[in-house]
Amino acid sequence: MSKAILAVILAVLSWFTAESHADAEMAEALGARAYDRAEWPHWIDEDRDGQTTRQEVLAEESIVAPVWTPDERRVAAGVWICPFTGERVTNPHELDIDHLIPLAYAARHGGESWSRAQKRRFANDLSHPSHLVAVVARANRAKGSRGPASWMPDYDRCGYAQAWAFECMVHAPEGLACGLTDWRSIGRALREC
Ligand SMILES: [Ca+2]
Repeated sequence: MSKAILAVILAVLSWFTAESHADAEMAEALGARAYDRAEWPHWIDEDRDGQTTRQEVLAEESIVAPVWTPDERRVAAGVWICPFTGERVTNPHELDIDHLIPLAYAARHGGESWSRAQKRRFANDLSHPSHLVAVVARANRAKGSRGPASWMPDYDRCGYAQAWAFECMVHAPEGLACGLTDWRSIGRALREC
């Protein structure tokens, strides 16, 4: 990331953390309602090509052309570099598809009031590559539904913080308000880039 872009993100961040304090705290308070995973249908086949969102992400993020099963519905092999650990993976069964902003986190920070269609769109959004990431299952499970204030990967924190900053800003107009403590952690990580 260029220094100019980083400076813009940091400027927006300092404005955002100041201005959105009340909103974010309110979102935290409103988000006390239980998160219901069934309300957020994921790994659907939006474009009806026979490949679920999971398979589409695996294919998109493999750094070599993926090998498909004969029915072309599932990725059988590829090469992935886990953005959370730096590990090289060739077996897709070792990978989870992580919602960078976890669904339960989104629910707690404004998403709970979305319609089912909005939740479904968020859960399967392929429009920018930082939204859904193929990561080793262990890393995804360690992260759980935590934001950057309580969990960040040991590997490439800078990239992780940049991705969170981007995702929080992109989804803010939809009513997602990332938590203030998370924004602070993102800011700290970005300053070390
Ligand atoms: Ca599809």
